[in-house]
Amino acid sequence: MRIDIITVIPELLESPLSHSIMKRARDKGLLEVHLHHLRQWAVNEYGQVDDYQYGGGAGMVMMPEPLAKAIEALSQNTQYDEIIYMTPDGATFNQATANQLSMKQNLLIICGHYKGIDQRIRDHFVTREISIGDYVLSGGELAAAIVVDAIGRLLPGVLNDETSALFDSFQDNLLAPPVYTRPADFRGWKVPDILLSGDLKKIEEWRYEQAVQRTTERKPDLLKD
Ligand code: 6GU
Repeated sequence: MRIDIITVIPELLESPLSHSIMKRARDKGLLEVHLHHLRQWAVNEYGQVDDYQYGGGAGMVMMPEPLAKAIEALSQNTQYDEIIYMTPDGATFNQATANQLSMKQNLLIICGHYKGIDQRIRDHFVTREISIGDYVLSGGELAAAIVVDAIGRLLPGVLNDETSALFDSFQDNLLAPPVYTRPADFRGWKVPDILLSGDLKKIEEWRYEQAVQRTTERKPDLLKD
């Protein structure tokens, strides 16, 4: 999969996408991420990409021309399956969306800043708008990093058996069960006996019960569908 990201602060995306599982995905050639600085398409020599909003009001808006040029230039080389705009008024990101997007070939992600981007770009280029939750971030970059991470780890070959996504929280609309490692007794706090029993069938049943109980307590909405 190839993901292109248009941003005014590429630095915010570099580190989150260069370590751990994202690094492995990229090193293995399973995920290609390309960051593009919007200023390359600025309207003048000062690197301007934003301007005051029509109708008045505080805060700058990202101008249509740099974004349109960026999208068109990148689209010359790549046929995008989706052009995604990261925005707090988008559809809330979840595992189902991550699963869907992980099956695409090429994604273009636009990170907004200031008061957001000119509506005409949303109307004429953007195919999907994503929020990561009901709170406001300074820009779309951190949200984009989260979306790319959630998608990237689902690509076939990125995770091995040990890290398999099959047993993640949400993957079957259940939260993950509790997990324990050594020692079996830490400060008198014991690991549940069943996990030490060696009875794989019983352990599987226990984990499933725990997952259902956790989901019922913490995220009952997941059980509805
Ligand atoms: Cl995608 N962008 C911004 N700026 N804030 C957010 C968000 C995105 N998702 C939640 N809050």
